[in-house]
Amino acid sequence: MKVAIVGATGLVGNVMLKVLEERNFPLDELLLVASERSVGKKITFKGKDISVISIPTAIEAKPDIALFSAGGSTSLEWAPKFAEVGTTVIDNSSAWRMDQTKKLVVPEINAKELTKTDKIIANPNCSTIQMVMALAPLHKNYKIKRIVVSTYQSVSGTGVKAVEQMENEISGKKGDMAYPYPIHKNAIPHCDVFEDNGYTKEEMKLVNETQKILNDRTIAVTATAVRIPTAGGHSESINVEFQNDFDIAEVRQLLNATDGITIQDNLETNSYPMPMYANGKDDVFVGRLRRDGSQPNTLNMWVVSDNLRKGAATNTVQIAEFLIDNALV
Ligand code: A2P
Ligand code: 11C
Repeated sequence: MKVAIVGATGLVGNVMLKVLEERNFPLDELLLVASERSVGKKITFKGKDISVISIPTAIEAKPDIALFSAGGSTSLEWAPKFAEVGTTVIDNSSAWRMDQTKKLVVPEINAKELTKTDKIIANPNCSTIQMVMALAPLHKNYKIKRIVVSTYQSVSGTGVKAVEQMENEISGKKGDMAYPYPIHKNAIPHCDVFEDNGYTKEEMKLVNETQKILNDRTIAVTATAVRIPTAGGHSESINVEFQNDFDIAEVRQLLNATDGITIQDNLETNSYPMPMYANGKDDVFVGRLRRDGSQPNTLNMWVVSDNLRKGAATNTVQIAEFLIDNALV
């Protein structure tokens, strides 16, 4: 396989490299691509230095697969050009997610829908991926009616500038601000930009992407997304109402049997998911499972995952693996 990483110098691109290496992804050639500013820069992969190239040079090389994490506008402009030369693009930006002609894929849930003709495949938003991972097996059994979700999101979701802002604030150094307010010792109820309806774009991703991935527009979702001073992963408090009643022991069994989910839920040993411990791991961690006593058929859960891993790089690489395993590229 000839694979390109577009955005190889970025936070997610960097984790993609790690994930490809760890999973021993079948690579004949790896093209590392970034903006003109970075062309010629060396990046080490499996002990070998690889020079960063530009997007047009990468297109000339006609890779089989391009993993994109270089922002929405880069993706809108260049993904179709890769597709034209026969490359299958897996895009981590929000550019194509709600396009009706593009599939929005979490491999454990809906990769089976992919075909050879899908040349641009969208990777969902990090906070959506971890939520649907925990909810898909329950939706199958009990049918979700409504989700109320509040997120506690890591600064790594915003990018390098935000990680630096937090580090500078902790060490007392002056520097650029990625957020309109300090993040250290704070919680900012503002992830991504505000929309006309008073919600943020991040909150609306949780609504729209969830319905698309679970293939059910009847699921009602309302979200509040909050940035908190953590670096390891995103956390979510999820309140989910089902049409049918459930049994907590069965919920645990269903989640336990799901690939990519780890249950951490033992109150006697203070076992519950936390971003500090999800950091660097590929799984989605689920805990604090309990019935909502205020209304029927409703469950509360706490879900944590490394937003750069399953929320971005790992999910993208898993889609690529699915395409290869099923001879779709
Ligand atoms: P570069 O480092 O050359 O700017 P992050 O989201 O962590 O900031 O990373 C964004 C990634 O997308 C980087 O690798 C960045 O490259 C890349 N990128 C940004 N704009 C472009 C562009 N116009 N063409 C190609 N790559 C781009
Ligand atoms: C965050 N979820 O944590 C965002 C980062 O739509 O792919 C990823 C934005 C996106 O702020």
